[in-house]
Amino acid sequence: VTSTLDLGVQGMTCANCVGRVERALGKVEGVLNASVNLATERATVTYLPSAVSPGQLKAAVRDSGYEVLETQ
Ligand code: 9UX
Repeated sequence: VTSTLDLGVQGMTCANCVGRVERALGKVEGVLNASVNLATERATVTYLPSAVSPGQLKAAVRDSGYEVLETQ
């Protein structure tokens, strides 16, 4: 079973920021894919809910230096 989380991410100003957030999410155990869109300021994360929680994913974004705006 997989889930998808869509997060607003604030504070990304260049393409390298996108890479930072994607790597931060991608290294979390249970994350299958993380795709960040600079233009829309959104991150889409596919993950195993048995291994990681939405709160942990949001924390990973914050720990990488960016702000989480909203959760869907
Ligand atoms: Mo670009 Mo983002 O130099 O934190 S990596 S602004």
